[in-house]
Amino acid sequence: MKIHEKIDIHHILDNLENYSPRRRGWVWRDKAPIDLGPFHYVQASASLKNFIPLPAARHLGGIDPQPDSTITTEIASGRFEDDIRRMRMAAWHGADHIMVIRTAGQSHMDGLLEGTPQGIGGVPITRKQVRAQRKALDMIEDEVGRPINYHSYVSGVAGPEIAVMFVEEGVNGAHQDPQYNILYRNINMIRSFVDAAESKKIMAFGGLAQIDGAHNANATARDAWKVMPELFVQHAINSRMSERIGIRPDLICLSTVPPAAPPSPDIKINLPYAIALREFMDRYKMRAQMNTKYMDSSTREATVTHVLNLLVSRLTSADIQSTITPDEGRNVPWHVYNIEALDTAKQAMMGMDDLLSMLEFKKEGYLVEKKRELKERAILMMEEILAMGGYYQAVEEGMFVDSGYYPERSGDGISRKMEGGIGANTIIKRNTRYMAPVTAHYGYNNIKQYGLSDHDEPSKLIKGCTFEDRSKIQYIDELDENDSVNVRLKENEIYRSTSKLKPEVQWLGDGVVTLDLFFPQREEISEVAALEVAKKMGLTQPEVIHKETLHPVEGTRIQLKGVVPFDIDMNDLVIKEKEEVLEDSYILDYVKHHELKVIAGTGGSDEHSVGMREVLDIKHGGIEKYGMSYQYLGTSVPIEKFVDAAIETKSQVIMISLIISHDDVHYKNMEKLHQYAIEKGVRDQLILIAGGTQVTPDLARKYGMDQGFTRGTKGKDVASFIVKHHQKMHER
Ligand code: Z98
Repeated sequence: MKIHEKIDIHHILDNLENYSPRRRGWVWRDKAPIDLGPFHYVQASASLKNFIPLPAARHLGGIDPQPDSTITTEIASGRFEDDIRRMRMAAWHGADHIMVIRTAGQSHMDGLLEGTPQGIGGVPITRKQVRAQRKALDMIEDEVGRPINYHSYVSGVAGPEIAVMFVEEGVNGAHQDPQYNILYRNINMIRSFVDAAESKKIMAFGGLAQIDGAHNANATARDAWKVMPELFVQHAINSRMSERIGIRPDLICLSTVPPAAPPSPDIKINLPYAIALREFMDRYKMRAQMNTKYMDSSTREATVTHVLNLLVSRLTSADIQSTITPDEGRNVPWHVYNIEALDTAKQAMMGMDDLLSMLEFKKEGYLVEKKRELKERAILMMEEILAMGGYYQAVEEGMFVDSGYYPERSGDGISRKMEGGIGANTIIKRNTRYMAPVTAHYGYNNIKQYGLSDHDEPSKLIKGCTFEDRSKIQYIDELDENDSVNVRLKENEIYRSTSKLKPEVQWLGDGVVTLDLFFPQREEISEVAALEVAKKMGLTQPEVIHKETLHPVEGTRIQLKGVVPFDIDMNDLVIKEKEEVLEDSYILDYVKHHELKVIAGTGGSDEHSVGMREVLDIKHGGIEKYGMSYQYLGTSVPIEKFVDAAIETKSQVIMISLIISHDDVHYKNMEKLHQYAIEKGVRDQLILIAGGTQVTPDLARKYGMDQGFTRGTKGKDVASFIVKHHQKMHER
């Protein structure tokens, strides 16, 4: 894959039936202190080969420090082919854990899906989609120079089948927790634990990292902070089971989400909980995620909560930092929000680098007492569950997701019957002669009857199963010719292979745009008015995605989405070549060794000065910052005076600001300046620069300037031009 070329979905799909993933198993980031630019980072990892740094990095030499924890992004558009482009963008912003949400309802399907149907709120997890995405990620990880973990879900009634497929296809991590099936998907409890045993054994063989489902309790509970004791119990049940089946403790990741969010006293609730959990279960890793319960449609609010969560993550050294997208509360994640969340995590984590070397937790008082209280409540709950006869009885009694703060009970917990739920009565005892010739099979498997010993993998009997011999994998390309990637690619091919372009939020050519509006009215009026504005602007399918009262009658903010009913043709666009700007350090060094003096002012009968000061003064990052000295002549300066002053002060550069453009007076003045410099015999010794809001660089050059600068110009742009041009003059 070439950096300046788009990822080609046709290439990914080509010969996919023969693609083998490069590796199995999870890879943690390398963790080591690193020196980058002028800084030393402690909780860090190596920089990427290709990356997009944070915006402020432009003042810091473009560095892109990476935190030591794995960073997750969750993708859920329903079209795997569009998600692949997002994965590439996410990797450049620092994601090395790509979690693919599956389509609604897949956890209730008792078997594998095939082909590439479109999903709702996620993609149907099929072998073809998984293989295509792993293939793309193999290319992307070469591009960024870091392994990328690919992840989806193994819970649900088809857990073991999915686990096998994941190991075959090089998936590196998965959620697996039988309690999730039981409590949130009403899947029979006995079936769920039997399936979990098989799934975990397979995941252990494949070296997948496992994330559990405890966090769903405080995303579901009425008062999320009250289920804290239960979260310990859920984590304990799943991780102990996993470890006994063979998953390495360093691949058992507890899914921890902060139980509270502002306006509650966030840190006071979330920090003791997080520390207690890590102390209690220190053999395992922590996957920190936001609590979706508190996410509404305000991306601003979600981002602030995310940053507070990141503080807790930094204080408790989370191993995987998930990034729920700030638009989670209003639509399935869009491209930009995945990237925003990744940048938020990177920015906050590196901003809080090495925090713990400056702080110490108090050894007495609130934090210690709260931690102890939580642990005691959790142990009490576990003891009561044991006294009841075990987990199944406890679930029947509604012990989980009760809105009381254990040992208080409200009697509103989720209750499931041992004989009930999806997949009830599907578990039968294995026959004494039962034998399955497969690798990583859990439980009784009478291989001795065929002469194998306990240490042999049963698959030896058939010279290897699909884990050892990929040619035994049954690859099904498509099952539904009307609902497949081929149909979708054909429909939007014009946006792939012609000059047609449309704005997009998640699918190529979806045409979706957002509008941000303020009305000096109450909410009800503003909402309807916004839809009317969208209609008048020609947007189709307008929908309000966020509203916020600024005052009951004085004003409302509305955010709205809609679809543009037209294409842009890239051939009709006039694209200006971007002038390459020199590095700060280069400009500074050059100016140190070459005297560069500037005569500046607003020319003719023009009284504007603000723009000019922006590119001159050190305060605003003007040329002065780079060591260039300037003499400011003021406003309404006669054109001749610029040249005379330059001669007198032996300056090399004239910067003339020309804002008024009536009757093209700005261009006329440029020409006058140029001609006067010729008349005085100094034109070839001077760099003439004109700037102003109505200045077109091409026209400025036509009227005798060496360069013109317009709206949005920064001191650095001008300084860079001066250095480059000065260099050229001296080469001549
Ligand atoms: C997360 N953003 O945790 P369905 N198994 C477990 C889960 O927690 C989940 C699923 C399966 C969140 C996403 N978690 C919520 C333990 C989902 C998903 O039934 O296909 O939705 O399974 O990453």
